[in-house]
Formats: sequence, C-alpha cells, structure tokens
Amino acid sequence: MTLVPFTLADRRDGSEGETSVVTKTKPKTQRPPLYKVLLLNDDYTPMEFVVHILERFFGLNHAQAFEIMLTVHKRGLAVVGVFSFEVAETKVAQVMDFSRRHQHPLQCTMEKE
Ligand code: TYC
Repeated sequence: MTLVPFTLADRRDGSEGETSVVTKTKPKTQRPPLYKVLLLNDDYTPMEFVVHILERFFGLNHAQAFEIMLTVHKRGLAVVGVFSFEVAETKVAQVMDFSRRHQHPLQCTMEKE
C-alpha cells in the first residue's frame, strides 16, 4: 500500500478554502440547591429554650444564639442557617422532635433559597 500525503489545499471533505469558527462550550458546574432553615416565633416557648436549641443544633455561641432568638421574637421569624437539602431536613427534624419532647410549640421549617 502506498500512503499519499495531502495538504490543506486538497482536503476531500468539501472544505477547501473555508475558514472555521472555533466554538467553546463553557463547562457549567452544577451546584446543589441550598435551603434556608427558618425558626418561627410563638407566644409560649421560653426564650432560654430557643437559645439552647440554637446552640445545640446549629453550633452557635451563646451571644449569636441569643441574638437570633431575639430577632425571631421581635420580627416573627429568622433564617438560622443555609444548608443542603439533607442537612436542612435533619436540622428541622431535630428542632421539631426536641421541642415536641419538651412540650413546646416551637416551629422550624425550611425553604428553597
Ligand atoms: N416569643 C417567645 C417568648 O416570648 C420566645 C420565642 C423566641 C419563641 C423565638 C419562639 O422561635 C422563637 N417566650
């Protein structure tokens, strides 16, 4: 068999003399959706209990926990943290279970950011 080299000038695909446009597809990094965990105010749950919840399940120090508790008390609700779906779901369940076991009506919920 004989190999015959060919050049740009005699490409056999009909593209002789054409210019080409280089296109780049930007790789899109998919980030998982995030969820806000919200704490809701009520008239019965003791302030110290809410502060304890925030320290225990959200890793806040006492000053941070007290500040968020007061925000909820004054404004009706506050975002306690932003997490992946599974972590947010777990935090909500922990708060709801703990509150229920202590017979407080504290409500915690999550919302897609
Ligand atoms: N409002 C409650 C009280 O006066 C305190 C409270 C704060 C309750 C935050 C719930 O998420 C809450 N005892």
